[in-house]
Amino acid sequence: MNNSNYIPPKEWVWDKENGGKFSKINRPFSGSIFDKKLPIGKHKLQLYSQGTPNGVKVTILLEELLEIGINEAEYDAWLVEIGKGEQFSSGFVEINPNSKIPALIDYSENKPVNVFESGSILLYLAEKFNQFIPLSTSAKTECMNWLFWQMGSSPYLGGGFGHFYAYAPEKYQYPIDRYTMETKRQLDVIDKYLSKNKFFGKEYSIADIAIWSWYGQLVLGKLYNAAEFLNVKNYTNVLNWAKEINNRPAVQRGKMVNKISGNLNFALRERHSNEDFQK
Ligand SMILES: N[C@@H](CCC(=O)N[C@@H](CS)C(=O)NCC(=O)O)C(=O)O
Repeated sequence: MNNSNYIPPKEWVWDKENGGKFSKINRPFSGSIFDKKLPIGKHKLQLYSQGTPNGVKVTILLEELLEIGINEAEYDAWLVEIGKGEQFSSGFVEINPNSKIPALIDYSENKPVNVFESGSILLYLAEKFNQFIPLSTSAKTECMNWLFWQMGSSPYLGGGFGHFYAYAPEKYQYPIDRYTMETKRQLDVIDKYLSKNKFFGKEYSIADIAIWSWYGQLVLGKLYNAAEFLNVKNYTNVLNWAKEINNRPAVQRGKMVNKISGNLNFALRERHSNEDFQK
């Protein structure tokens, strides 16, 4: 692919993979490509996911709920390996027609409830258990503002910066410059907010969980190996907030569920107790 000589044709057609880390699973159409039912475990909440930033949002919240003694938040965590295309199974597409992790089924209601989009799952669980979401209208609105901010902003960080900095088949300066600029602008937005506020929405909430999973992990050097490139030490308020959240026991556990790291797969099919996480 010679980038500088590219002239877009009249109509784009999908005639070959475009290279890059996810080229084997990206395609220009939706829907399932193979038949497979999803497994069901013994708990009411069945989570189908992987430990990516969008995935860990949900496991962190579930672990936070369990940490404060909400036993109804027990869940079975099933690994959906996106690199292997498992998000295109008929069973997964039935819950999420968008074929992206995370997805959740709640069997505790009369009719099972399918939930997809990580922000929607966070909101669903927070409202179901009345936890990690502020009660007052003003604080709840602030929490929602930041939750939606994360959902709208992170595609520039992940699909833009992360893709071109870490996953594209070659390094192209134009998109790297563009998305680095935007990522640093976003970090500055939250750094300024955190200079005056301890959390996103007065108290620790689903907005913090959502933002930490992307921007917290980014400044802690856990995403795209980009901490130095982005000079994250400049964002001191984000760093302090990120470290504090990282120290929470539930966050430590939530991060590990369905994590694929190198050749190690910490796929925890069923959450029993803290001992499971020490194996
Ligand atoms: N807006 C969605 C994005 C979910 C998403 O992009 N998930 C990625 C992993 S972090 C995925 O499943 N990728 C697989 C694919 O694109 O085929 C959410 O927040 O749930």
